[in-house]
Amino acid sequence: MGKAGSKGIPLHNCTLWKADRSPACRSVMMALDAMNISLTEVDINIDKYEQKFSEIAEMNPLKTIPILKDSELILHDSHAINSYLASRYDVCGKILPQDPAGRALVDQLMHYDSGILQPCYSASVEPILHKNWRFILPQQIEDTEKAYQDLESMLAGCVWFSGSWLTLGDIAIAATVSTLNILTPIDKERFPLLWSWLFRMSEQPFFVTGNNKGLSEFANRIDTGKIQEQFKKCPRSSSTRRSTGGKLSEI
Ligand SMILES: N[C@@H](CCC(=O)N[C@@H](CS)C(=O)NCC(=O)O)C(=O)O
Repeated sequence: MGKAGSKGIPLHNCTLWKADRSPACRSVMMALDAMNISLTEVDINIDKYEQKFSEIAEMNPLKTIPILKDSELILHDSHAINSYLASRYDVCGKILPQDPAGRALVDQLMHYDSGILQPCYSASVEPILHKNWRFILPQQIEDTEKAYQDLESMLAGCVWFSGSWLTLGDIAIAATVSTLNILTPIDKERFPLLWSWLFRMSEQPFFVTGNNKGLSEFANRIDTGKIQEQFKKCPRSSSTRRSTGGKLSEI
């Protein structure tokens, strides 16, 4: 796994458009850092709907981020982006196993993230972000806790979601669950395996460089309604972001 501060493999033709407070974008940033890959990163202000109205809008009919452009190829889903980057550029091949069985297990986790966890996140957060609500409806809490229960069962007997080593499945789930945890905190007594897994994830260098800054920005946005206005030195390379431990405060 990539070390914080290391330069990494540069992908000169690749650009990623992202926002740090978005869990889907943080999933890609963590995957980049875990694979020690560096590309051009451009910040998008989703509070100003730049993904809908700026020049990047025509790259994605869904008007969401992240968006990856690699020469002529454009991808606009974090799971597809991570699978593509891993299968094309990852030299270790562990984060996305190449054997069909191992690969299917990772796909299964990413589909769970896409089909269950991300909709839980969107349903909880949309009224807070766009209607200034200051609470989460009981139905959203119930749905999220049902997902926590699924994840708790999936972790029985496993260190990581796909078994004995960490994969893109863990990264996708970590991006969404660490964010859900701010909205509906994981109860350590009811979900001990999930709680411990998230703790183990939070100790990974790529989580520190790729997730922590955006997670605090998200928490701040939720608590105060404050919009992140300033994007420092953008575009920049992933290795520049990593060189400040993901904080970018020294740039
Ligand atoms: N399944 C997509 C979800 C992408 C997504 O919904 N991104 C959010 C940010 S987390 C977004 O762009 N929201 C802005 C909007 O929907 O207008 C992925 O994993 O990339």
